[in-house]
Amino acid sequence: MFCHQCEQTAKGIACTIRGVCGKEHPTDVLQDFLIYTLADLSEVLLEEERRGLKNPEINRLIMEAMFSTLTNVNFDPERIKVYLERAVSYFTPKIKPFKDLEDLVKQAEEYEIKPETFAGQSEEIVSLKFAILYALKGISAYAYHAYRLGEESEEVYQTFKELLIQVYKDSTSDLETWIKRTLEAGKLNLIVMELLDKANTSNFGDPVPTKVPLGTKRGKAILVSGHDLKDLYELLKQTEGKGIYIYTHGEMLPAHGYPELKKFPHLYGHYGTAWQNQQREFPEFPGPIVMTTNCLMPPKDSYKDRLFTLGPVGYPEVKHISDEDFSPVIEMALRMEGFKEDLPGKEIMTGFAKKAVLSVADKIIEAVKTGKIRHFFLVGGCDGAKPGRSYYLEFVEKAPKDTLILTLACGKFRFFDKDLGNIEGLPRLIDLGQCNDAYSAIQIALALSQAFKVEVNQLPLSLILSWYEQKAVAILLTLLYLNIQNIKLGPSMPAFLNKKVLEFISKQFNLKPITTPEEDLKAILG
Ligand code: SF4
Ligand code: SF3
Repeated sequence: MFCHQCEQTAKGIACTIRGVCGKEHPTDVLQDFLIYTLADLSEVLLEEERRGLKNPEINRLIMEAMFSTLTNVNFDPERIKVYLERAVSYFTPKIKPFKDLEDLVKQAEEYEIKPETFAGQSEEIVSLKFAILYALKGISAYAYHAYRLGEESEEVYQTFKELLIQVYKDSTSDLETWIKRTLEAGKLNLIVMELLDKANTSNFGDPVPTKVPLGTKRGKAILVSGHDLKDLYELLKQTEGKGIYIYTHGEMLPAHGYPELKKFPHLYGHYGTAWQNQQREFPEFPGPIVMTTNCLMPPKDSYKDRLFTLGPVGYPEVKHISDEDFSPVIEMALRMEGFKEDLPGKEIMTGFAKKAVLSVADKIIEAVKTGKIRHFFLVGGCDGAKPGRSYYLEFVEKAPKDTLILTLACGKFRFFDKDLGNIEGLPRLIDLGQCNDAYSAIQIALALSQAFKVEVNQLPLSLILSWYEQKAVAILLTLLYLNIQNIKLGPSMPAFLNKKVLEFISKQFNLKPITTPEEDLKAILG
């Protein structure tokens, strides 16, 4: 196998024997063969669409299937095989997948995506091709959430397919063209994040600042993780009046801020921290656990039989929910005892998406003008297991009291329960939401730049980002597309970007790796 799509890739180069994430060779090669087939299918679809035919269902399948190849989503070769079979049911592929799983894995090995796949092309171009491919995986995830809530766009699907085909079939040796395409993937992600923002807010309302208990309540319980708000909504509806409390986990935390979700009184609180702690935190949870999306880790036996996957997520021998029918989860929750007693805990705040922040824009602007707020930091992105990630907690703790910390995605679990105080009644720690709520962060930055009549890059705002999987790759490309300068990125640089590409990004956008909190704070604040 060969995979270097995420930050924890083996030796900072690539996973070649077994994924550090737990992904095995069969799943890895099948996922690559699936993407190869989707590129093939995309060509056929684009041709049909040029003739006026529409293929909404197949476009959606492409999004879901691509999403299943993202880090920590699907570890089950059987499920990847089903996506392949569904894809080839729509066209006559150049390479027909074998029916037997073992034969199929052997066949898939030939279509593995590795640098040699693009032999004859410069290292820089190969590097950018991987960046585009990985960003497409992130984009497919957001497009999947958006279409499930009724928001999709034919142009998005078209550009997506064009980029996918270009990665595989276009050997243009002009570096400029590939830089343009890489930034185009960033633009595409911006459009998709906007679609998803519309999907989430039109269905569930604009988030409002909301207190979320971190303690637990006596009674039966279900834990929901991942990013998909629609899945959570369906579960809340199906558990109404059943005497079960629903707890969020990981990236589901911001769900508490959405009016149409928080109106369910049994959406109780938040349990646990970021994804990499699930093998420690899940065994203690006395109820079924639902993974709507990433990040799933190989489950321990102590909770494997209480785990359920949904949509693109999968793990061998773990029960999978289809057709939004949560009855097996509910039945299990009712059979189990749940929490035996109330365990009071801290309360934290979420729900500061763009509307909530912009509703106090006057206050923020005034505080900047009077020097009460010296600087804004967006400290956000993915969490992960590496020790170097303690940088982000230290950074937030060491940031001076006259600075405001905006955060998003699961990286915030390093500091989400810290009391950082407030400035003129504004909390110093502002949770904008999930990773896709980077869209909110961008809107806030644009609004501030208009208010202060300066370019975004001249605002007293610095982005301190942490990345792990491919949604973060897509968001990073969006920020570069928007020409956001001076980003600090960690805990390490993507292995798929070669030295020259990194030099180019550093020169063009002044993007730098994180160093130490002290050094970076000094460099930013002087
Ligand atoms: Fe390795 Fe990351 Fe790929 Fe898993 S997703 S195989 S850890 S590079
Ligand atoms: Fe986290 Fe997996 Fe990236 Fe949506 S849940 S941010 S890592």
